Amino acid sequence: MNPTQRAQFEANGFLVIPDALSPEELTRVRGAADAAEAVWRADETRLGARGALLHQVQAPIEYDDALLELLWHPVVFPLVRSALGEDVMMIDNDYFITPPQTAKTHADWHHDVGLTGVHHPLSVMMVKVFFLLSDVDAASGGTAMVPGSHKFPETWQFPVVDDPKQMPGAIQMTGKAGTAYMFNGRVYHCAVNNESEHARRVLIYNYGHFWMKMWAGYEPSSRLLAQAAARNNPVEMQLLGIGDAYGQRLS
Ligand SMILES: O=C(O)CCC(=O)C(=O)O
Repeated sequence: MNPTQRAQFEANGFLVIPDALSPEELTRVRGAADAAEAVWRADETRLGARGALLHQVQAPIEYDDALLELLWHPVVFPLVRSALGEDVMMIDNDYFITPPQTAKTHADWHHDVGLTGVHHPLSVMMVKVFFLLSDVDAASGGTAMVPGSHKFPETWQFPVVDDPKQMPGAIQMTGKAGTAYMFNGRVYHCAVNNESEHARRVLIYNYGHFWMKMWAGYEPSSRLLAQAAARNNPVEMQLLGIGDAYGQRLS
């Protein structure tokens, strides 16, 4: 993380990475995401949400290596590693499709993490990365955040708002497809309603520390674990949870 990125991440709790995906990468990743979506739609036993507010292809890393390899993307992952430290591990991953003109948000205001015994204003417990696969403007149902809210006192009471956009101080994450943004999981955030005519498409990769548990339903399959072990790539193995519970670190 360069000094400007570090200052932004520390102050705001988030960082935007414009053009994180090259045009070629975006084409490949979009193709893989489309194929994953088609498989998921055709088989209702596949994990994920199929509601009016959100279509969630759970664990897209299981569908295609192009989606798996985004976990250690050469531009974005070094920033995550720098923010979280050498014991970084994947916690969950999703492909979210927010249908057009949703009546309300699929994710109201919240923090991702609130661990007992952790002083959150001084800690980075989780970092979540979003890769935009569609252009997102203020009407597209994108993420909104309260900048700096990862440092707010733990007892802070945010106002309750009827429409997510009414949260005082909130800003919206907008950008072209191929943009990525990452944020400290303690940042107060939500998705706004998708008022547009278009579905919003994002890939989400959430990271924590190696000693933390992955969310249930996101533990890598034995196929992915065997593939990682065969490739013997230390980053891939650690991100997928292969290693000693305590003391595991990248060098
Ligand atoms: O869909 C979004 O933009 C926000 C999702 C969210 O709140 C989350 O992943 O924690």
